[in-house]
Amino acid sequence: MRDLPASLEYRRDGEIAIVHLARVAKRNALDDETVRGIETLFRHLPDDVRAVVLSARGEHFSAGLDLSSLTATTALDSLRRSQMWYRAFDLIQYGNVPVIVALHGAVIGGGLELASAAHIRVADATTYYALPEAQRGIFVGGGGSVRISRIIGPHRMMDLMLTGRIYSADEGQQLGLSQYLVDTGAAEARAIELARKVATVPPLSTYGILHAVPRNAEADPATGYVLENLMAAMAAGDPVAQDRIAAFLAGRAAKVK
Ligand code: 1HE
Repeated sequence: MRDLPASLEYRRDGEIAIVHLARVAKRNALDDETVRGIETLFRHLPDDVRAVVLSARGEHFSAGLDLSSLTATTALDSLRRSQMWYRAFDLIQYGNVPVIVALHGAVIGGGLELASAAHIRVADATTYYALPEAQRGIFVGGGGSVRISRIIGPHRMMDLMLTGRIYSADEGQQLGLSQYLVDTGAAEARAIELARKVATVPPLSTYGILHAVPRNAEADPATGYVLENLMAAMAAGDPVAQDRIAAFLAGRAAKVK
């Protein structure tokens, strides 16, 4: 893909795109160039990409915001920067392609905000999570107070921010920060394995999962039923669904065992 910074690596493996944060010397701290690159990448994902794996080079997934971007910054600079992060991470969360993130080492601050925008998080045993923003005298600015608080609950997020507490990989798994916890060094391989499976879900079902599920979790139930109803009707009427259901009824599709 064109116009990506050196801090982002992109490659294709069939229907899957594999992206690496690659700013190892700075522990994958997210500078403006990298976040702009994430925005470019997800805005211009080729139509035939059916799943994305987001992983990272080096010992740590990400040390969060590159703190050097905050020296001599104004409130307006920070406001604009956050808007860029929102655009980039919204493209991840509300695109048409499931994103599976592979975590290891530090998943800190903006790194956790980035991971929270993905649909599936796979952590290895070295992973740890922290939100040290307030210890540095700043605040989350990559959508964390919206996304992370919905995953772990606002009170846990307040504790992380107020006390500088660190969650281990095990704690993160119990709290839903990861959906999969694997051995040290195994997160990326598991994420790729999952991406291959995810890539087989037809586009209409994927659309419902990525767009209707998170919105219905926040909608009033009556509105949620209408959205679900429309989504279910659209998916069921799709020829792909008709073929797959016929295949099961004819004994030609896998059982759920
Ligand atoms: C950085 C950053 C960074 C490393 N911004 N330069 N995030 C934090 O408060 C976390 C800060 N980082 C750390 O606590 C540690 O670096 C790590 C635990 C992640 C890794 O430790 P270590 O010993 O492997 O590496 P290091 O020696 O600390 O760092 C290597 C280099 O990366 C060093 O630069 P060098 O030029 O001296 O080699 C570090 O300065 C640099 N580095 N992390 C800038 N974050 C949208 S709002 C979100 C707000 C936030 O994310 S706040 C959380 C910020």
